[in-house]
Amino acid sequence: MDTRTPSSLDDYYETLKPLNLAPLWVRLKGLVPSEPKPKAVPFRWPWEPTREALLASGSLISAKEAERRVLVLENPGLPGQSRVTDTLYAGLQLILPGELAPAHRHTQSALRFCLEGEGAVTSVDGERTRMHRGDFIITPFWTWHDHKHEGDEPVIWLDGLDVPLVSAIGAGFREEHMEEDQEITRPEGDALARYGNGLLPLNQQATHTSPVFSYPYERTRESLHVLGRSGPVDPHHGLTMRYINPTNGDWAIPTIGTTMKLVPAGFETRPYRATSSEVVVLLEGTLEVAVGDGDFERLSRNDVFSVPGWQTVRYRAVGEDAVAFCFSDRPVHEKLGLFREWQG
Ligand code: 1HN
Repeated sequence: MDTRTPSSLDDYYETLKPLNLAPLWVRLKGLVPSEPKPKAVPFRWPWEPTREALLASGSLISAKEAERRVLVLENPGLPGQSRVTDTLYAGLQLILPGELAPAHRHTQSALRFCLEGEGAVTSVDGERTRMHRGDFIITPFWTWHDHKHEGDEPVIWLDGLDVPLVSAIGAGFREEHMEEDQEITRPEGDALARYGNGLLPLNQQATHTSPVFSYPYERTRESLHVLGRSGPVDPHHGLTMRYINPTNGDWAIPTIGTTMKLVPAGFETRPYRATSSEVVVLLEGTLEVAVGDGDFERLSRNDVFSVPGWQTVRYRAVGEDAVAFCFSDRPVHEKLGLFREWQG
């Protein structure tokens, strides 16, 4: 027998390490699980203590010093990784009167969902938009964006980004603008009038991200409440409407699926699961959510909840109609042909 042949598998594995080799037979089932096993756990960030913690940062660091004054919503199943689910990033951002969060751009796509306060303005590639509670605003990848506050009360919004996805494919770049405050080249409302009114410029080409970069809640709410009265209501999703890119009918952001969900008072959705993971923030009413075998957990106004992939989820609205904004990685699953769902 060759004296260099290890006498046990464990000894053999030791010989592989310096050669940068590993036995697939040890790894195979972990690499290719029988079904998705997300590391993230279902979790709720309750608004009041989270808001308090965010406001406390306001007297300690400015928006300019921080670049972005944000508390990252870090899933307890993924400590230290700045992930709200296995594939998504979320944070809550605070901007105070008179502050400016300077212009930069990056290859990660971002969304803002406004929760509290009036007077903040975000500018995206030459156009400003004022931010109001319930508005959904997009910063498409590689577009200059800065935020400023022209009002007199703290403003807080939820940020959602595809940071973990862009990291996974090694496509992350960032650049700071030469000016803190980018030049404005189009009047406020231009994008909504041009692309968001059931019209498109003749010969408009398809774009990766919706050119409607600001979707006012006023309009979204009108659709939901009209449809909520007339139905039908989907047994698994309630009344869920997706934000679209009008140039191609795709999701508004190519990597992040954004929806607004209305669950009518007293309605309980049937169990549902999908490979995509999702973040939910409650805008109106009271919504209860149950994940897997867990009990229903109550979401109050502005609470944020993470739903990991491939977990069975059920919603019910108590008292009055509940409205929640949701964002997920579903477009990526779909584009790769890997989206799977199960309806109970
Ligand atoms: C970012 O650019 C913003 O522009 C917020 O407000 C959060 C998290 C990770 C990477 C970039 C913003 C971010 C971010």
